[in-house]
Amino acid sequence: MNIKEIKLHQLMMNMKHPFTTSFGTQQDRFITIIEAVDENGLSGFGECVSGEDPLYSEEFMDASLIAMKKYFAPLLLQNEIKHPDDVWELFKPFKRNNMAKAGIEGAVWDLYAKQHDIPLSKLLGGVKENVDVGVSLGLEETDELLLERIAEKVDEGYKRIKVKIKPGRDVEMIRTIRGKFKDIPLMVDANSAYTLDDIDTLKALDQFKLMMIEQPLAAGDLIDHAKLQRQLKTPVCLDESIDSYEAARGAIELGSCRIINVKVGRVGGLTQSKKIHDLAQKHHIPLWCGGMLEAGVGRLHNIAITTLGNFTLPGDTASSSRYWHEDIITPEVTAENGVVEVSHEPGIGAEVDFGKMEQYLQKTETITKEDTPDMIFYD
Ligand code: OSB
Ligand code: MG
Repeated sequence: MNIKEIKLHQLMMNMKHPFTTSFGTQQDRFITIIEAVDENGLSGFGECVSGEDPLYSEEFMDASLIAMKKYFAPLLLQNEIKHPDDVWELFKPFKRNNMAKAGIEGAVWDLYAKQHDIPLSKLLGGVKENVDVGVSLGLEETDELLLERIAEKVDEGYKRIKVKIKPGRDVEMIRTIRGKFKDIPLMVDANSAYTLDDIDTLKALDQFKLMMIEQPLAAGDLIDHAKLQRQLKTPVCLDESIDSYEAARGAIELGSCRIINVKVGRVGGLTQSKKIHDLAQKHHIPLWCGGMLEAGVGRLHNIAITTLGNFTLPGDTASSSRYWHEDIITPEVTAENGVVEVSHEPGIGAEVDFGKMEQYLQKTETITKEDTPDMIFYD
């Protein structure tokens, strides 16, 4: 693919509103945009979605930046690859660091699609011209504030509402929401805040006709989720526990969930996302694409993977304006009545706008072919 250099654009983006989950509150988003440049000066873009601190998963941006600079970018520049699917194999000796791997792989996918003048969605085997999206709402100080946010998002036409829960902010809060919004497609996300000791609370959620309960138990767990799913009517959806193709296989075999949230970064990139898609399809497990508070580049990658046929549930890839005063792409992602039109332009389908990106840019580091992988044991 003739990749000449990799640029790591490190951005600090201020979010419109703080976003609170069971693991903490976030106001600023530290994002890395990866740019892969070929010999002809064509650029592909990916986004590394690691959090600033290792709270959602073990990955965090400072570590991902080291992993990209020290291993993954030099490896890619030292080894000629023919297709983006080769990236996963190239990086495979290096364990995990999925979000770092996926960020670089994403840039390669976009570049390859542009080199071949086709939309990324088509390159991935996508079949949809538009995708349904929902919205994820963080915890609020009071139920009244949350009800206001829900009303606003229902009015905007989102296809489903997801609310965050945590111990003490669960059954009664959902009862209040259901009291006011009797029929909206509603789901909850616990971000691994419960254990099987909370089974009564989790069972009490069965009465609210929720589409699913996302990641109630520990990140990485499959066994207890299988026990829980057997006792719940509401489908369990796994997020944090599906951190690889093998984890998806385990979850399906054990019956740990009935729905999977695919996050491209968490599973190690688009190649792994496709593999999980095909496996889940074979086993009649519906999918949706989760979000990681992405800027436009990550948002467009998410939309591209959502065009695959088994992504049958609305994802978290809301409009750019959900989080950002101004996104870094032109045009921005816009959902109209909960539907995002998929671009027909080559690659991710929008331009990275360096003028807009400037306001958030902290620094750009460039890795070239002269930078050999900095490691001791590898030949
Ligand atoms: O659990 O899905 C999650 C954001 C950051 C980390 C984890 C999660 C989330 C969200 C928001 O729920 C998804 C989004 O709108 O990007
Ligand atoms: Mg989640």
